[in-house]
Amino acid sequence: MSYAQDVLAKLKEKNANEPEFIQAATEVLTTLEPVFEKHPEFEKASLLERIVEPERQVMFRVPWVDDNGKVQVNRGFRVQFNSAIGPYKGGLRLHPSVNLGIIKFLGFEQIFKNSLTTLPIGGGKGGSDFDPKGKSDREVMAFCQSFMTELYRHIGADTDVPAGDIGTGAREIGYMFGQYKRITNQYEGVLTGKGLTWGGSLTRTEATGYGLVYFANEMLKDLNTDFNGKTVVVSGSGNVAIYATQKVQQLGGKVVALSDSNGYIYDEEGIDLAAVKEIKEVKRGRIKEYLEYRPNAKYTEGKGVWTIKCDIALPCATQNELLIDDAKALVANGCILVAEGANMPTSLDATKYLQENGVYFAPGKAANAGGVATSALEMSQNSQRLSWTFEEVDEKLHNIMISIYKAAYAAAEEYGKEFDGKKDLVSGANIAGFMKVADAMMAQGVC
Ligand code: NDP
Ligand code: 2IT
Repeated sequence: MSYAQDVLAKLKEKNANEPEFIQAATEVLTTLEPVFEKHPEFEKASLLERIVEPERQVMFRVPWVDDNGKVQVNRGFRVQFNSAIGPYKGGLRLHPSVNLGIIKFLGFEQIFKNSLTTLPIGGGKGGSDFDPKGKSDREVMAFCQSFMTELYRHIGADTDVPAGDIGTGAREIGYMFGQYKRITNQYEGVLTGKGLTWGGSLTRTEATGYGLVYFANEMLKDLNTDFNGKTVVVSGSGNVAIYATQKVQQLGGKVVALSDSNGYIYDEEGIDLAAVKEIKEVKRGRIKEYLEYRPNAKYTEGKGVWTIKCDIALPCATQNELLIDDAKALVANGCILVAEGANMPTSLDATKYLQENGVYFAPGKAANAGGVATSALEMSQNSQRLSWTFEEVDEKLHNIMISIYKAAYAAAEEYGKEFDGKKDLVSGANIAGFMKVADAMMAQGVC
């Protein structure tokens, strides 16, 4: 058994109740096998055994009072996975499905993603099983203040810098920042995704979606084409989905579908993004309300967004939302490119099927890294006490996405990983992300 397979087998035994973490680790460790053949010194240093074990993980009680005066209790998490190349960095997910295994999978992915950004940030992730949906602003504030009352002691601008993720946007970051400042008496860049009048960076709101499309655009160039005139299906209708749609539209593509956890809309004339923004960003409503703006569009309850014919698919909702049957439908409908805006939206077998059937595939840890990269740019601006223009940040983001594409492409090339002439960017991203962290861990000794 190879070194990577041996570590994976032990990991599965030890973390049997964390399927998402095992899934993420399986993908990374399997693709790293050729690296260990080339670098036997990594095995002696037990690099893999160390990298799959978080440096620290905290779980804590989050009590808060609801609008009826009743005390509610949620569970809070922060997993500080790896600090070899910088302070822990990664979002906070607020969703009822959150558990330790999900936060570990996200934190593990974040190590390699953050390394790929070219910026000095380690990997971490956190969150809670709190569901912001249907809660009043006051309830959300009560939760966020209680969450930060414990979390503050574990984080800091040079220690660990959380940000948004599913269910955590500008509102939640605001309440958390206010509580951190109040407890510590420090005005510091301890969170990213802040409002523009109090330390936030221009372009951070757009960054993940824009970055995804910049990345996909580099892939299309290699296929000798571009977004112009392409039909695109996007899943989700949150932060990543909205700004991916916006950038696709700017580049001349036509997004015909969006979804949420209840169902999906199909608008063959192309999505009216102003309507979606009003429904999602202002009213916090459901995607089916789109029909009130565009009566000719269709709404379908439940899953099925990947059955819509498209050239390009951008999964931007959540993990394991694109499964083997979805991959088959996309291939049968002539899809040429899938780029992941969400973290691990495509299951392992679906990824394999897409790659083996000629679809050019981009893994989330490369394609959605624009969000955290721009968070790191927010940290830089906070340290300098300066703020850059939208154009400056957007240009930096664009260049970072091109660098990530080149790094993943070059690593795939070096290790001879490709499918029918298309580079295996899954292997490429994992190898390129890993090498920088491995080098730093080797230099820093046994820790
Ligand atoms: P939002 O909360 O803004 O939006 C999430 C969207 O996904 C909503 O439309 C939501 O629908 C849908 N969704 C969430 N959970 C499920 C589920 N279990 N089943 C079906 N649909 C679901 O989050 P983001 O847009 O920020 O995040 C989307 C994805 O992108 C996540 O995987 C996140 O980890 C990843 N990501 C986010 C980054 C960021 O900067 N925000 C950076 C990199 C990756 P509903 O409203 O019905 O729940
Ligand atoms: O998954 C991710 O990269 C994010 N949710 C963004 C993290 C960040 O620190 O900006």
